[in-house]
Amino acid sequence: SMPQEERIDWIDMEPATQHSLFDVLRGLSAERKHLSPTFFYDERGSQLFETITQLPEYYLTRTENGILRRHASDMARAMRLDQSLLVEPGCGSCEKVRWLLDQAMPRAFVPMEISGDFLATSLEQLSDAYPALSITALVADYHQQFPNRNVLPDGHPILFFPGSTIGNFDPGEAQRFLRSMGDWLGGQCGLLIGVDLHKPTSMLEAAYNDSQGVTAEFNRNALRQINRLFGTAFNVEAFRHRAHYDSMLHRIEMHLIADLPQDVTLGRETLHIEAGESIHTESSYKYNPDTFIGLVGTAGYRFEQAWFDDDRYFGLFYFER
Ligand code: AVJ
Repeated sequence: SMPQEERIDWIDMEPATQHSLFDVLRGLSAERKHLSPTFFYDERGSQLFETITQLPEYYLTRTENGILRRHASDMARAMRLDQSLLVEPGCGSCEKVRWLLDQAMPRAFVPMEISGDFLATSLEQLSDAYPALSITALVADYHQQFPNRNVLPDGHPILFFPGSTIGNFDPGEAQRFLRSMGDWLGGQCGLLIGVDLHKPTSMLEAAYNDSQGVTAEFNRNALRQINRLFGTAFNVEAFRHRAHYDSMLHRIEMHLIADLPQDVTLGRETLHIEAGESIHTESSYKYNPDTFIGLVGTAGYRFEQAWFDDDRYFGLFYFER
C-alpha cells in the first residue's frame, strides 16, 4: 500500500522562527507583563492541552463533542460539507473534525497547526481512519501566516473553528481575525465556530484550576518554550499558576505569578521580575449567544443556525459570508 505521507501535502511556514523577540520583549517590559497564548503550544504543550481536554473539570471539550455527536448530520447539511474546502485553524489532535467527516467527505481538509511535530502525529491517525480524505497540512501561526489562496485545493471554503479558541482573542481582535480569515479565503466562506457560554463562576474557575495541576503545567510551559526559543533562563518552577474569572470583562485570565524575584536576560535587555509580580498568559472570553452573533456579524458574517447542549454551556454557530 501507499505510504501515508503521500496523501498529505505539507506547507511549512516555519512558525517557531516567526516568534519575534521584539514582541516577547514588549510584552514582558509592559507595566502589566503579558505573553501571547501561542507560546503554550510546542509539542509538549499541545500534549498537555490534550490531557486538559480529558479532565473532569474541563467541561468544554466534552460538551462540544456531545453537540457535534448529536447534530453533525444537521451541520454537514447546512454547510454543504461535500462541496467544501474545510479549513481548521489550530486543529490540534484533529479529533473534532471526525464528527463532520463521518457525515460527508469535503473536497479537501486543510488543518493548520503551529506545532508541526504534533500535527504530523495527529494526521497520521486521521489519514489512517479516513483513507479517502485529501489533506493539505499547513504548519503556520494562524494569527499571522496565510499562504496564498491558490496554493490550496479547490472547493467552497468553510472555516471550522471549534473549541472556543476564538475566546483567546479580545472581542475587537476576534472580529479582525474573522474578517481577515474570510478575506484570505476569497471573501465568501462558511464558518462553523464553537464558543463557551456564560455560566456560574465556580464552574468556570474549576475548569482552569484543575485538581491534578495539568493546567498549571500547561501555563508554565509558555516560559519553558521561551527559554528554549530565546535562550532565556526563567526559573520556571518558581512561577505559580493563577486563573480567575473577571465577571466585568467576561473572561478567565490565566497568570504566572513569580514566587521569587528574577533577573532574566532577553536579547540585549535584562528584565526584572519582582516577587509576587504576574505575567498574564491567556484570556478566555465567555459569551452569550446574542452578543456572539453580533460580534461575528460585525466581521461580515450572516448568522444561519446554532446548536447547544441542554444546559447551554456551549454553542456551535454556523455563519455565511
Ligand atoms: C484552547 C483556548 C479553548 O481557553 O479553554 C485550557 C485553552 N487554557 N485551559 C481555553 C486553555 C487553559 C483553551 N482554548
